[in-house]
Parts: sequence; structure tokens; C-alpha cells
Amino acid sequence: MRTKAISLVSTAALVLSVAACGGGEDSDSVTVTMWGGQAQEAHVKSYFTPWAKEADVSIRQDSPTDYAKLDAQVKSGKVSWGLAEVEPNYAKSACDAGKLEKLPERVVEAAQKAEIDPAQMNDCAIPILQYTFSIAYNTDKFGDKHPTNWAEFFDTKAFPGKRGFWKYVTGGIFEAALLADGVAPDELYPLDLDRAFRKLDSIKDDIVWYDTGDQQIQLVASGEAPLVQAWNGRVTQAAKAGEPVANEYGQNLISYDQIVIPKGYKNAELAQDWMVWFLENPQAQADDVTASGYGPASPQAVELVPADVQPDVAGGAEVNEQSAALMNYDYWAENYDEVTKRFNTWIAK
Ligand code: ABU
Repeated sequence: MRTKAISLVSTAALVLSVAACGGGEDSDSVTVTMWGGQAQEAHVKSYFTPWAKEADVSIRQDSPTDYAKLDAQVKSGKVSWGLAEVEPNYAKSACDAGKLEKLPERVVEAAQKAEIDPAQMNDCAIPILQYTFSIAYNTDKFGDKHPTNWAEFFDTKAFPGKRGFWKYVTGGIFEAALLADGVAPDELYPLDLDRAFRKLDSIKDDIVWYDTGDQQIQLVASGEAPLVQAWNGRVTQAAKAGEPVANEYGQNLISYDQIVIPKGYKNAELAQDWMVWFLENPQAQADDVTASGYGPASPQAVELVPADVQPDVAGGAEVNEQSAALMNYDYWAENYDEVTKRFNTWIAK
């Protein structure tokens, strides 16, 4: 049998590679684009490399996902990203706008067999991981006496220090502000934006923004912002690596990422082969939970996760029972543009 080296190309090298081939792709390679850093390293090791070995193909990588770049590739017809990790509101809007490949029946069937929650699917997307927006805290600064809910997170007198938030409207900032202000979890949506902005005004001078997963960990680990509304997997990974950080799951907001194939990608069928493989491999998903700190797409993978990792599994019982709400991405698909405008104006004020 012909053997082929797995090509795990660094981001910089990939940019050259993509530019050189005008957005093209070898017939036996797939380019995977995710949010970068240690999380991407873990995902590639857990469920792209094993598939690539079996299928005798190469994996290329790029990061981070950038919706403007994805849109530009589709518009120009030079699509170099094969599988892209995206947020569900983008997946819905982009699928409706014809920017993504539709899932073929074989992927839909594999998702059904894997017992994927239909609410986490759309015509173009399958879930790739589950996570929480939770409270990351610096353990040197706060230890056991850290905020355990969003009201305490917003209480800068009781818990002094900067607060880190994702500079992005679907990052849970409004949901956290409303919960902090006393809105009942089951009455979060549609969001009362006036009320949320009023609550955010109360700590505006203490907010530090981040754009990437790596930055959120730098903020909380360095103590620059000892409290950060974070993606739990990044925090779990950093704590394992010895950083002074931890997750508090009180009132966590459950979320998930999806994976999509941009419209016009030359090797779409190969990318769909991977989707089927991923859905049929709960063990690979469970391995990724240990490696990345993120919950699996399929509930069948949860029971395969080792007992000592279970307390951090988004989608698992322990994290779920502390959760306040599930992020509502239908709301966000509908309101993303309008809220983004208002958010940017508020930040600039
Ligand atoms: N969308 C956030 C979770 C994934 C990551 O840490 O890369």
C-alpha cells in the first residue's frame, strides 16, 4: 500500500502554500482551520491525524478561523479552507446565504447514529465540540474565595481586579451581564440589551478585551485580568500545564462549535469522509476531551471519558447541572449584525 507522510504544516508555512497554489489543494489533502493554539494542536492529534493515516491523505492547517476570509474565499472561488471550525450563528447565516456545502445524506445518517442533538446540526454543519463560557480565575489571587456566579464576577468591590471578556457579541458577555443583574436563566432570550449595557457600564473601566483563546489565558494566568469569562477547555489545558488558573462552573453558559465546508472547496467529498469518520469514532472524540479539555460532539463519547476528567466535560452531568443556560444561536444569527454595531459603538464611547 502506498504510504504518505502526514503533513502538519504550520500556519506560516500554510499561508505560503495556499498563496502559491492560488487557493488550490492537492487531490489528497484537506486543510483544517480552527481557533489555533493548544486546542487546535489537541484536536488535530485526536481526530484529524488518525483519520489522515487511515485514509492515506495529508492534513494542512491554518488558524484562526476568520469569517471575512472564509467569505472572501467563497466569493473569489479560490477556496483553500476545507474544514472550518465556526460558531453556530455564523454557520446558520452562511448556510442560508449559500456560502457552505450542504451535508450529504451519509453525514446526516452518521450524525443520527452518533445521537447528535439535532439542535446542534444545520443543513451545512455538524457540531465538533461542546464548551462553556465560565468564570476563569487566577488561583494565586483568589484561590477558594473566588466568584461563583456572574453577580459576584461583576462585583469589583468584593473581588477587585480587571475582568477579561471576548470582544465579540456572541461570547456570552450579554448573557453574563443579565444573569449578574438578576434576570432568570429561562428569561434570558430575547436579550434585554438596554439592561445588559447598563450592567456593563457599571464595570466598563475594569474590562480588558481579548480576541483569541491564547490571549484569554495570558490575561488570567499573568493576573492582568485575574477574572476572565473564558472558554473552559483553554483553562483546563492551561491548569494542566501548571498555570495558576481554574474554571468555576457556577452559572456556566453551554455552547458548542460546529465544523463546515466552505462552498466550492475542491476536496469537499474528502472533507465529508472525515465528517463521517469523526461521527463514527466516539473514542477519538473522548481522547480529545482529555487532550483539549472540551466536551465531545456525541453523547456516546461522554461515557468513554476517564473518571478524573468527567468534572470538566461540557455535555457531561457535572458541568451541566451547574449550567445557567444554553447559548441561543438562533437569536444570535438573527441579531448578530445589529448588536455588533451597538457593541462597537459602546466600546468606542
Ligand atoms: N470557540 C471556542 C472554543 C474552541 C477553542 O478553544 O479553540
